Amino acid sequence: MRTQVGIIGAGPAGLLLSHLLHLRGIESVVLELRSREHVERRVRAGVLEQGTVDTLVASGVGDRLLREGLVHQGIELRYGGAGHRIAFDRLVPGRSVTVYGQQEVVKDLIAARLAVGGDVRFEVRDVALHGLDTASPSITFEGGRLDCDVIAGCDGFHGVSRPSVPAGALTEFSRDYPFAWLGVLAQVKPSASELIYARTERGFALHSMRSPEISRFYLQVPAGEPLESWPDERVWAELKTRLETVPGFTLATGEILEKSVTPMRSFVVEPMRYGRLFLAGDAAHIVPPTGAKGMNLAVSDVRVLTEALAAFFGEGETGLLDGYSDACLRRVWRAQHFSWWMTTLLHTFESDDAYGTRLQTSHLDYVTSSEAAATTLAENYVGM
Ligand code: RFL
Ligand code: PHB
Repeated sequence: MRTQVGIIGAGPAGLLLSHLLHLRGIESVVLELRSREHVERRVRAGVLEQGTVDTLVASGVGDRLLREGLVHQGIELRYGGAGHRIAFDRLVPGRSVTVYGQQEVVKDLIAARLAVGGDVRFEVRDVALHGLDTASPSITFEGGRLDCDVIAGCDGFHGVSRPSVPAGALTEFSRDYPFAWLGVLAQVKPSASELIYARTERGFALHSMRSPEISRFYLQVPAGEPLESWPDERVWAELKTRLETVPGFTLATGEILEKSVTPMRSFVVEPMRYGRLFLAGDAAHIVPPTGAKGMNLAVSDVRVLTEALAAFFGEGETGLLDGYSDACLRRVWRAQHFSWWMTTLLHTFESDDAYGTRLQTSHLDYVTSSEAAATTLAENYVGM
């Protein structure tokens, strides 16, 4: 088999790249390890920046997103017995975020690819990359081989693309956190109209949502926490303890539909390219989810890569491809800093003494009382 761009991974990055390339008349084949059902059911991100929404809508995959997505004009920071609204509508007028599940974006993109006969293959095992430093790289997999001009590594943090690059060619930057997030999807009407980011002495909690009937919650738990330690009753009790901290707020409970534990990590690889291999999304960088940036960065990488590939296949122009990594890394590092900052602002760190806790409170007081500090949070949250 032969194609122009071999794409590894059918997450938001790989699928959107395939879709945008198709709109530019560039052929691709997407090779995904897991089944279609698996990728469409994988519950993950939920907050889309305006730029992400604009990209999806402009490329024709935003109809359901515009119908079902929930536009949010602010978030609440809850700590010390009070809630404080960060009002995007006032601080960064005209900019907002949209709450719409990542797996819904993935469903919409798969449907769009298949509707025009796009080649997206699921359950493809043993993917291996070859000839990355030549002009004709290839991908082999169980039962096949794909020759291409360019390979896009969109296979997430645990994929094969990044490890296929020879040792020493890439530099890694990373930070691990001593905690994880227990994520919960529940059949219950959200107890608030906006997201609540809560800092308590027992750890961080987040109240998010997916629809008027479905709520999404996260609890800070120790790193490596087994899911078995969190039966449903314990989840609800802990969410109530961490969220019912302001007068008049009661958390509605319901059936828990899904539960998982996610480690928290910051990671960047530089450059995001080796020869004819271009890394995009989580394959190149991950952030702790506190800033809601991961999927938005994946979309932004893919936007940059599409322009570069269009210039390459259209005019034989390599300048944009050569500038791909630097163009992405500027935004990536801004999101790295913001995500680390939100994480340190809101989580409890075992290493923190009373001094550290006081500093964190002072930091929160500053962000919730200074217009300048609140604007910094708001403009980063809605997307730079
Ligand atoms: P993905 O989604 O991980 O997709 C990679 C795909 O590659 C496949 N794959 C392979 N295919 C073939 N061969 C192999 N050897 C392969 N190895 C892997 C995988 O099966 C998968 O289908 O990466 P992509 O496309 O770069 O997308 C990135 C996003 O998924 C990620 O950044 C976000 O989910 C992060 N994130 C959030 N981002 C936001 O923008 N806003 C949020 O509110 C937000 N919340 C979150 C999050 C991530 C979370 N978790 C679970 C990590 C909340 C959580 C809890
Ligand atoms: C989510 O709804 O999944 C979500 C919301 C905000 C975050 C992270 C995840 O910061």
